[in-house]
Amino acid sequence: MKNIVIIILLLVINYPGQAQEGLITNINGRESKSLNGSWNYIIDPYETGFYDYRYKERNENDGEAYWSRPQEEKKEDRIEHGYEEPYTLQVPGDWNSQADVFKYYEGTVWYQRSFDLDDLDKNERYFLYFGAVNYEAHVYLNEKKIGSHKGGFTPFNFEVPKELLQKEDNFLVVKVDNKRHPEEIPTVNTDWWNFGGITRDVALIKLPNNFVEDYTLRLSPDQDIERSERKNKFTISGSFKVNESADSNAKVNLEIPELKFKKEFTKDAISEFEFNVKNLELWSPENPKLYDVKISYNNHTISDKIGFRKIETSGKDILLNGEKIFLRGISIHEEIPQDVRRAKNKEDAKQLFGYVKDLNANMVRLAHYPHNENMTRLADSLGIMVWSEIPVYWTIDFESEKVLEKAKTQLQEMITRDKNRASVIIWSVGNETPVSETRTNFMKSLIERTRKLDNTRLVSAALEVGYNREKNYVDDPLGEFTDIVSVNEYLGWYGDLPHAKENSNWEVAYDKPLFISETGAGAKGGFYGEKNERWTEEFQQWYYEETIKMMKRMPDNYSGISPWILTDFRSPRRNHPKYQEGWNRKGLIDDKGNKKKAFNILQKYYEEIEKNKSK
Ligand code: GCB
Repeated sequence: MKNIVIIILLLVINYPGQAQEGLITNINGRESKSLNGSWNYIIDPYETGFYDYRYKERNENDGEAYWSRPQEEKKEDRIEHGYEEPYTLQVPGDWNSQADVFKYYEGTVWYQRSFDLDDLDKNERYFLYFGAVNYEAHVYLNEKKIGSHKGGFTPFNFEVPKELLQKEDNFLVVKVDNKRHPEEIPTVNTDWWNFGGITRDVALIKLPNNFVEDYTLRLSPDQDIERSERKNKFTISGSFKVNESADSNAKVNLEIPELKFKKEFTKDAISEFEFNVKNLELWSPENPKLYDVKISYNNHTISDKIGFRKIETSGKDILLNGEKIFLRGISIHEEIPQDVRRAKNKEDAKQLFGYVKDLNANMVRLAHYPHNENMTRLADSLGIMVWSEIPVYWTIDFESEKVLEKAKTQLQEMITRDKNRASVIIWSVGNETPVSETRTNFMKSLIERTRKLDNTRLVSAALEVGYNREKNYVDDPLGEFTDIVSVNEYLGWYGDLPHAKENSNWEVAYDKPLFISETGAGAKGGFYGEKNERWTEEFQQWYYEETIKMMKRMPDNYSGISPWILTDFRSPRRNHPKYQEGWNRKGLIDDKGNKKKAFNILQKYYEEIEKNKSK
């Protein structure tokens, strides 16, 4: 068994694009040691710590490699790297916002910290967990490589070989590289800032030899949910994924105290099970009911809070728990504009969802990549529905099998982390990908993979609208394969002025729910003037007024909208020296946290919809 673990570890090291085996979920519901805080760093644009002067990868024992401990024992020793004050960065956090030298930096930074263990127990297993590192991470402990990972927005973990851990002064180094590449996901071209660094939490998890690595608990998808059955009898289905390094006859215990449910599952019953519960309250935006759940195995207990609900489509409608819903959404980037940085913790999530609530929204599109787990956790407890997406954005390399594999890896990591979040109702496999047969096959393959991994949610992708005819046509062939047809529309901003919306009609080639995944216009907060002057708040207000009028004339499959975007966000593509200065200005809230006029327009529209339950 030990050999198998080593083989898996080697596979992970050699093929960073491959889906990792054994992602441990719900870290905060387990005992772990946080490795957040102050880390030392070296900026290494030439990757000197990784390649020697012949540009050959350094071997593991090379004392000049930056994963090695810089030890000056004698005065004549030549050491050319080191980890010392004042060169420190806070983890979690992007590096760009932490020192001027990082503002535009794209390349390698080495992070280092040391840690002690209060109770190093060689009978236990230890895993290093990273919530996300953008984009490529190589992890070394005590001068040995323990793994690498690609993908800037999803979690990963590596088992630490026991012989490597010490009680004191463990020397942990992470090489982080955020250089953009044509064959990566996202590719070189995006409309958002390429924030680099260890952007999410880091932890050391101590686990027994055999433990529950992951689990799924949800309302069984194939039961009919009638209104009258509310608070009644439902079937829950699920599975436990046990990670074993030795034989065990232990049983997995599942307890949901509020439902008076307690059961022991033997090994042969854990990969798929079902049970009935009574008096279950379903999760919904009006009643975001979550149940405390305890899973115990081998003296290790995991606590979670899980909501149960059903999301589906029926003809032209989206149904939540059997009832038609309209998605009053808003798109969000993972940024706190006032601090010009990535959002990273609970406080940040509270701030962003505070705006969302204020807007009377019931849904968020977390664009264009999986956001940190605090976001989906808070959405669960606030009753906000979530669209979660992988960064298959614009023109990635659709010809490449390897790129497809990388997209599938990110998809799997996103779904594995968040599949127990009731709030997540839509998995999106990409945004504004250009129509071609190769693209459609690529995306279709992602949709199929999504359904295989999780058949209890809707699958979509943000498509484009064809404006150049009498009508606005939605006929991207990918629409045939998604559960809801989603489109980004910018009539009146890109091309023409908002009055173009007055006479515009829509035709959708698919008899499915239609979702407007983006619409928006730029305005510089605090800049006022005539409505037909670009960048004024009045222009943006006008755009929203016309958009809402147009939405009222939409075909009857119109099922929701998530305008672009909640707040201004950083983008290297936005270079007007007066109005943009590196910001995409389509936020309803500006970079100081002030609401623009259009915020109130959307807020009222949503209030009306909520009251009248119409569009
Ligand atoms: C889009 C993209 C989004 C951009 C936005 C814009 O269609 O999906 O990522 O930021 O337009 O502002 O142009």
